[in-house]
Amino acid sequence: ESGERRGKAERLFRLMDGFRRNDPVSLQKDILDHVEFTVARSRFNFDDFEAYQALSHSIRDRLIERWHDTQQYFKRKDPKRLYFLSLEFLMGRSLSNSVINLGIRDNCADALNQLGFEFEVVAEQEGDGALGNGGLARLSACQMDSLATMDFPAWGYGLRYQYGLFRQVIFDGFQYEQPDYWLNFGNPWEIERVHVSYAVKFYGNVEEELLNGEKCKVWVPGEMVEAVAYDNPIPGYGTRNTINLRLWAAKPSDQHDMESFNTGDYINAVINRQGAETISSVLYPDDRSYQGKELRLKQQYFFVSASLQDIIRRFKDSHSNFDEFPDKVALQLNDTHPSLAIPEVMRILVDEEHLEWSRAWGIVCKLFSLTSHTVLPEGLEKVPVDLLGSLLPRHLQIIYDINFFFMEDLKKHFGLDYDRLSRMSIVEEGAVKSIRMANLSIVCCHTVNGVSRVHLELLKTRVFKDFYELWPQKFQFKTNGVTQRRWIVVSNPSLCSLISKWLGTEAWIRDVDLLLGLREHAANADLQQEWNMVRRVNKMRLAEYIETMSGIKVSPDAMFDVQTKRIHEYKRQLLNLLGIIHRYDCIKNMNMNERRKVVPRVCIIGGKAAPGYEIAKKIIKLCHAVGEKINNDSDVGDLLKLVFIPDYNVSVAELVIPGSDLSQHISTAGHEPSGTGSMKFLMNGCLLLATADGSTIEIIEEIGEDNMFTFGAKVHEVPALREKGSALTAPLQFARVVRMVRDGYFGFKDYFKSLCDALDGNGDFYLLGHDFGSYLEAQAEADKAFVDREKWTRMSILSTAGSGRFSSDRTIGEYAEKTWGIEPCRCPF
Ligand code: 475
Repeated sequence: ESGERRGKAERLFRLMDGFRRNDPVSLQKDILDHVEFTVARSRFNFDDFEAYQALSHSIRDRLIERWHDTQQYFKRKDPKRLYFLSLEFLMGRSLSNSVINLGIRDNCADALNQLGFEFEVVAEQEGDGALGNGGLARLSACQMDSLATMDFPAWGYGLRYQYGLFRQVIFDGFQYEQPDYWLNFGNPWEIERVHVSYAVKFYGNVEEELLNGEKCKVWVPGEMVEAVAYDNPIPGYGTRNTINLRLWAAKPSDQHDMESFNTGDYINAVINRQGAETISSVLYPDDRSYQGKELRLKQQYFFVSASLQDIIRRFKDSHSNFDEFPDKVALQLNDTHPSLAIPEVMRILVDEEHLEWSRAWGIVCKLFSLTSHTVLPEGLEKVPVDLLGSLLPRHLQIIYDINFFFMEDLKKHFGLDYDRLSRMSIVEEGAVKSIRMANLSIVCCHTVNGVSRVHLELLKTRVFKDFYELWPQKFQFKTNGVTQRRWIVVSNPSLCSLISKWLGTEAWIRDVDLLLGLREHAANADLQQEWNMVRRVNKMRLAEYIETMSGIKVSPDAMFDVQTKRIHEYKRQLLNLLGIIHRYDCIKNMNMNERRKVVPRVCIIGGKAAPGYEIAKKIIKLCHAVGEKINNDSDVGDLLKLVFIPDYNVSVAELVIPGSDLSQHISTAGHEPSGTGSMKFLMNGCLLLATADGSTIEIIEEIGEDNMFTFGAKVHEVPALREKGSALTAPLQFARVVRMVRDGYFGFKDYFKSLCDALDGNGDFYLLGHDFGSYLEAQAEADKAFVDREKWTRMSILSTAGSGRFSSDRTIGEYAEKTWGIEPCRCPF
């Protein structure tokens, strides 16, 4: 019967004229159709926002067609699939990215034009999807783009937070956080799947039951919440493949708590039900520390449980033997946040599918791989046993069992080395008995990946040293990458055209190594001129934005020197600020003649501080206080400006990065696992001023030390320098600028005191004092290079040319081959 139905549908589809057409007239018709019937506005009277809605729905229709074909094709071919589990995705805007990946950007622009609209203005109407904090979350988004483009049979799973990362507003130089209710104006990019929903259980207790004469455990939950799927299609570039990012939203379950309805307290029972929705209501805004909050743990399990039910249901559609599970499924843990998936799969296999423990464990150990995004031991997730035991009693038992067998193995391997056993144990004894999620993950994952070469080194020698000694083969690295589709094609269209013109092909958009072809033209005067023209226009656009946001007028003749990323002590925005104070101090002490030789600078800083991170907030305030002084000093004029760009997010980055001349990646060596901002600046021909840390070490290797400005202590020097203390290693200028802040030169003397204290004597954990001298030298080098236009432009072209290795296409190719064991599965057009 279903075959007959299908035949009918196929005949009808042909009658209907097949797929949506992408010529401008068909697009126009679709847009007007959606204006009238989806947006419900008159086609004779609609504004930019409504045009955005109608265009987005027209694109969404096309995405859905491709999504269906891709999923059907995957189903038919039944390849091994990758499921990418992440609690965070920073997708940014979708419209421009989608039309570019579908190859219909120009036709859409034409269609809009005919209707009296401009594509850029319409695209600006879209809000920013910010379901994540920083690097880890944007990396997930880049990797989804590469997975789709490279035709891999993969899906992403995540949480559909109602409130994304907070909006940063600056008042009087201080950061305030405001809620980001991003779904307020609707979201045309998601498809609600009311029928794809699963019950997720919490609390309760574990009972024993007899099944066929054997004892087995049964978890009797105390609370039930429904997980509803929202699908976000992810189109690949230059392929029909469109994969899925499935995000879960919490809804009250019909079984939630029948009791209270029966007692007759109807109104309160309804109100209680609504409480279920809080699980997916808000993203935790801290990207480094873990506070053992119950809601966070609930989010993690909610997301893991729903995703695994979905994955297992799909597997069972065409398979019945769980031994085949690892041949058909790879599960990638984006840091340890989804690591409850490990005991959850064990629970399903043992308690529900009734597999023997050892058989289940054998399967589980072939399924999972982990990528770590941290270096600091404090950054490792720990969950108090009491909390876990009350929320997920059966999982706690399973974790104890896993640990028991692991400890037995360890004793065989190392003998009774109790120190080692207690360091490696999944269970941490101590004031607060806790579960170490990293240990749990490493024990079970077949591969643990670092995000750059030096990061892996640190994992092997410090963070996971014991585990490396036990299982050296598990530890690998895949240097991060970013997608050139978003970070060049979408955000810098004129540079994109210029590159294609000089390479004579657009093929680099899928095959990024071709960018190397720019090297041979780097000294070509014509290319240099066109290159500078493109960069100039981008700078003017950024200057305009700065003026609107801050009221500060900046000259595009100046060097735009940018540091944008989350505010952290280890990222050393404070070093940047002290350098700016030094520059200001120097200018103040110059005579007219000397001032004429100064290279004008616009220093731009942007980034959010976690709401509870006091020091980071003080750094933001200091930036404003210093800016206030400098920007209003008539001695300085255009020679130096300092601006803070508020509410830095993906969309703002798309504007800032193409308009930057110099960007700073100046973490204390050994602290930035990778860093991906640097790669985006590099692709856009912005020169880097950087320490040898994380991915910049590999960038230096790729483009050569001559093409960037490097400084500072090396990773292996840091421990000894810390011992010494900054009193011995800091230059005189350092003490001087710190004193200016301390003495209240920029006001707020008491407020900044703790910032200065941290830099004193033996403090200075992040070695600002030690690195200050070489930092100033690197800055002076940058000044010198900037006035030599030919040289600077050549360096800029060589930066873009050498950025190919830092594409997420390369990263994903490595993961696919070495970690996940998946192959492309390309849906025919
Ligand atoms: C690294 N986020 C970058 C980037 O690999 C690296 C932690 C806890 C809770 C929520 N978010 C986090 C991170 O740990 C994170 O973003 N790490 C970053 O991952 C991608 O390039 O060096 O700091």
